[in-house]
Amino acid sequence: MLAGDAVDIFTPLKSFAGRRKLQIESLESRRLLTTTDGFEFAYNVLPWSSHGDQNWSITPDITHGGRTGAMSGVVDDNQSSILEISQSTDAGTVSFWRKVSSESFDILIFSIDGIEYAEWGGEQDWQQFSYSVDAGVHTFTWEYFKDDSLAQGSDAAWLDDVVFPSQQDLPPWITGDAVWAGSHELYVQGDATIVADPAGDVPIIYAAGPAASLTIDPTTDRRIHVAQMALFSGATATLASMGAARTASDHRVLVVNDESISIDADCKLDLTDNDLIVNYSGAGNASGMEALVRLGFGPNGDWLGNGITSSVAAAPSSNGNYALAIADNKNLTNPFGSDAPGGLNPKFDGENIDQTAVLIKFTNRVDLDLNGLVDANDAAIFNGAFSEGDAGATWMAGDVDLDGVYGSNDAAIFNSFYDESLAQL
Ligand SMILES: [Ca+2]
Ligand SMILES: [Ca+2]
Ligand SMILES: [Ca+2]
Ligand SMILES: [Ca+2]
Repeated sequence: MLAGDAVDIFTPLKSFAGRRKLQIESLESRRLLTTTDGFEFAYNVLPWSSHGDQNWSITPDITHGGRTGAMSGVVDDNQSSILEISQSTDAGTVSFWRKVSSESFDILIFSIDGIEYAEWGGEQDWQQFSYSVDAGVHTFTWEYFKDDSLAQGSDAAWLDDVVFPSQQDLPPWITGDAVWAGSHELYVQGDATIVADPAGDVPIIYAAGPAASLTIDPTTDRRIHVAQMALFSGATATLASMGAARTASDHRVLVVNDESISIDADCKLDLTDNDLIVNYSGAGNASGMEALVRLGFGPNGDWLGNGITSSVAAAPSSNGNYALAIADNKNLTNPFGSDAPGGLNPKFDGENIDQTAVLIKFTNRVDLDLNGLVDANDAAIFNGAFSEGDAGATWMAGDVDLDGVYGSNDAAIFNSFYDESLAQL
């Protein structure tokens, strides 16, 4: 029985603590805003409800996109399993993917405001359907209904990747396809953009599913503060480049306050030509962060991997001249922060940090100390640390091919890219 791994998450409802809606300048652009639910989280992000003889549930067994989807409950003859949601929509199109495996008289019925729009029985593979809706509050219903005899196939219906023509009520720093669920939690399953520093809202950002694409592109703020970030199941996040306006002293940095950044192996955080600070309070996890950078660097050293990467470093026009340098701040020869010994670097990207922070910086290819320059200190570090064949090597001590071992390749790269005339990044 396919329901074996299913988890009933559709009751009770999670409360939705909305914020005021972002003012959208034109009706035209407003129409493009949607809210996607691919059922990728372990509970209801949107206010779904389920009723009938058995509830629908989240299942990992059969999905259209991502890791999980919704599945009808196991019902008998003359019974039904109903999934329902009320949403305030703009005028536009609601769409979803559905699958049915049943006897032909056992059917999935789709209704809007109690009016039936379609029904499907028998073997129906994943297929997308779209329906027009007016602006207003509508109730959308998917009911799996069995007639008075016989069962065939899996005797169930599935739903995934539902898109509503509306934006949820979001705080002013975020726009697009996301849900602000209160308790500082932001859920992203479609295209969403952070347009300003969330500052005091310090969100815990969850992005899940292949459709989840978070762009961090603030209009004026350079430092973007979040509590945590987790990318699951094919999601991506991009800290957008400032392009030609970028300078060594003026670019973006993502600051993760609560040391927690989690990126699945099929997900990607693209820093482009920006930086990342991960603050920690306990032991920290610099090696885990370096592993994510290593994943982004990839086996070919082309920055085309998942994990933490840079599409600017990966660009063919960059000729391999850039890298994401990573260090545990307290282990740098010249740490950053106002409490750093020597006080050489009172801030990192304008952010006053303490010694317990993992830093990832877009920089010149062999900038080991993360000051943006290739300079004598980098050479001193490399020459002091290099010990061919030694394992446990880190970027900040000269493992510039990010394989965890000091090898002749590191020396070759260091010598090839060592150039004190390079502009500071
Ligand atoms: Ca899904
Ligand atoms: Ca039947
Ligand atoms: Ca340097
Ligand atoms: Ca190496």
